[in-house]
Amino acid sequence: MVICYIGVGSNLGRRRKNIKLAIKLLAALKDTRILKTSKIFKTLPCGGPAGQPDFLNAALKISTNFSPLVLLKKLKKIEKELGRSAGVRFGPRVIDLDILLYGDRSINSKVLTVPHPRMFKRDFVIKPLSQVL
Ligand code: PH2
Ligand code: MG
Ligand code: MG
Repeated sequence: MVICYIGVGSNLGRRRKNIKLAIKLLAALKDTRILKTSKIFKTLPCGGPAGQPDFLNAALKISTNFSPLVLLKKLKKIEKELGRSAGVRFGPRVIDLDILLYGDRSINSKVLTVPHPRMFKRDFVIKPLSQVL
C-alpha cells in the first residue's frame, strides 16, 4: 500500500454534496482506503475565467494499491460519474480530483506530474493538505 494525498475541489452545483460523493466513490475503490479527510474550505477562485463561482476545497490522505496512472484513471472516472465535462483550463467544474503526492515518488509523464506542479503555490491546496499530513 502506498500513502497518497488527493486534492478535491468543486465550484459548480451542490458543491459540498459533490465532494462528499466523490469521497464515497473513492472509498469504494478496491484496495483503497481513506485515512484522513480535511475540513471543507470555501476558497476564492484562483485563475480561470473572471466571475466563476467560489470553490469548496478539501484534501484526503488515502492508501492504495493502484499505480499512479491507474489511480489517475480511477479519479477521472469518478469525475465523469459526477458529471464533469471538458471545460476551459482552471474554469468551473463539478468536481476536481488531483493527485498531490504519491508516496515519495516523483513522476513526470505526459498525463501526470507528481508532486502536483502548482500545489506549493496554492493556499487552497496547502491549507486542507496540512490537516491530513
Ligand atoms: N482549481 C483550479 C483553478 N483554481 N481555485 C480554487 N480556489 N480552488 C480550486 O480547486 C481551483 C482553483 C484548477 O484545478
Ligand atoms: Mg486541480
Ligand atoms: Mg484536475
